[in-house]
Amino acid sequence: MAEQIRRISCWPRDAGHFAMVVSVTLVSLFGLIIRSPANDAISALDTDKDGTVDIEEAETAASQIFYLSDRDKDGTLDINELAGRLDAAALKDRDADNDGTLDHNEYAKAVTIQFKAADLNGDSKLDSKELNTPAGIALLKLIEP
Ligand SMILES: [Ca+2]
Ligand SMILES: [Ca+2]
Ligand SMILES: [Ca+2]
Repeated sequence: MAEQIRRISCWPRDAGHFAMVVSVTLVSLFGLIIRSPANDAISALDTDKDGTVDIEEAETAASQIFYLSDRDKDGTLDINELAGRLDAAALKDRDADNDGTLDHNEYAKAVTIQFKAADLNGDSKLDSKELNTPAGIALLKLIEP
C-alpha cells in the first residue's frame, strides 16, 4: 500500500494529477476495507483504549444515550424516544414495571443483558468480532449515538 503510493508519487509531473486521483482512490478503498460498524464503535466507545468495549464503557455510553434520548425529560424512554434502539417487543420485555416505558434502571438492565448475550467468551469485554454478531449489533443500537 505505502509502497504503491511511493511509486506513484515518483511518476513524472504530467502524471501528477492522475497519480493523485489514483492514490486518493486507493486510500479510500483501503479505508472502506478496515472500516466496519464494529471498528467504528470500538474507537468511539473504548475510552481506556484497550481495543475492546467493557461493561463500564457500555454502561457509561448507555447512560449518555438515555439522557440524550429522553427528549421530554420525564425520566423515561417511550417507544418514540427509543427511536428504533429497541422494538416494541423488546421494550415490553425489558419494561419490568409494565408502565410502557423504560426508566434509567430498566435501560441499564437492558444494556447489561444485551452485553452478556454478546460476550461469547465471557471475559466481560467485547472485541470487534463479538460486536459484529447479531447480539453485538443489538447492543450497539443501545449504546451508540
Ligand atoms: Ca475498553
Ligand atoms: Ca421520556
Ligand atoms: Ca418501565
